[in-house]
Amino acid sequence: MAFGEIVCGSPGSGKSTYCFGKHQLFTALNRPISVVNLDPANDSITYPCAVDISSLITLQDVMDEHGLGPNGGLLYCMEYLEANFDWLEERLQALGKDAYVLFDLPGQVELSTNHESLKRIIERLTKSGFRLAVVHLCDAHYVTDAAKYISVLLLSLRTMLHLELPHINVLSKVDLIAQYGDLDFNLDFYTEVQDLSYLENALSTSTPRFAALNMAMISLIEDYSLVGFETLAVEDKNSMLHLTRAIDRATGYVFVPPPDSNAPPGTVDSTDASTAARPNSYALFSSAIGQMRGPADDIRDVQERWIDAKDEWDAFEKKEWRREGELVRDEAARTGNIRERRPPEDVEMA
Ligand SMILES: Nc1nc2c(ncn2[C@@H]2O[C@H](COP(=O)(O)OP(=O)(O)OP(=O)(O)O)[C@@H](O)[C@H]2O)c(=O)[nH]1
Ligand SMILES: [Mg+2]
Repeated sequence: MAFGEIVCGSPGSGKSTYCFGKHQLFTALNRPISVVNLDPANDSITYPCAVDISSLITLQDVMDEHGLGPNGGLLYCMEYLEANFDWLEERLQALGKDAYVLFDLPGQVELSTNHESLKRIIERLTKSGFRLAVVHLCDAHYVTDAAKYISVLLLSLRTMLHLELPHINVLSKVDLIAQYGDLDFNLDFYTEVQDLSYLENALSTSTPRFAALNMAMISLIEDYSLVGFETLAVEDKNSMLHLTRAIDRATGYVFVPPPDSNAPPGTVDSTDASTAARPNSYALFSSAIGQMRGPADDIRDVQERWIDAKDEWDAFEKKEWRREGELVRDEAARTGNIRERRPPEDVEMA
């Protein structure tokens, strides 16, 4: 069964960096992963790219041929991809039926809020057997300003309602958040989105003319009660692992046993209809709604790591990396795996 992530978010929110980071993480974990670049303006792809929309259409060609600007041209590219869905489907099939695919989207948010092509492409991917989740990245610095935070909430809500997929909103670049000044509330206030009325003061001070409008938007967001956030610092292994666990639950990947695994002990053959008490072979509900456990799973840990004690943690991690480096070097020297580096012969002679 194929799984995938639709990685979307505003320009510069970290989508391509996330795809690269996830590719490195999954490669280290020995999990299959392929990245599909769906951004026809992305001409400096850093990750190993399994499928690239540029081999179907490029933004520059569209702009030259149809006299469109970059944003209109990009919408044209998406419509062109939709019309040529077979091209994409063929290449995705070549990745195998157990592929795990990241779709790296362009930053134009209208693609995921009101334009129909992406939605229809997703519908066709779902029909062809993909289990997908949307990973919507929002730059974490928006939470440092109440009005910007409201705009991010509205954007996230609109994306959720438009794409209609399991959805994970992410405050990206959380490692940089401390440099934008003190937050009015702890990080959990912004990630859990429980009671936004506390923002009233900040909103009426910064934009007094729009205080009533802001409060109306807050009540709209609260009425839907859909938006929440995970956090991400892409270089941090714990942060990436936590987000991966959250996404695996959203796509249903957690319920898929590895191909070579046996049924857990005590599992009753589910084909036997006479069995009344049938243990759940893969702990469906505890996996789906139980508390996640692992480093960075508690938002208070994220607060401590990146805000309250950032300098101490940075120093600690640096020390650990140095120690690990020394251990690896000593081990390699002991087993004779390091050959002394010599300059090339001609340099030596000179
Ligand atoms: N410190 C920090 N920087 C990040 C992180 N994620 C991304 N960045 C930086 O943010 C910048 C933009 O990242 P991209 O991955 O190009 O963003 P994007 O969303 O793909 O941008 P577009 O494709 O132009 O919409 C780059 O300079 C990244 O190095 C993060 O978690 N922490
Ligand atoms: Mg990008």
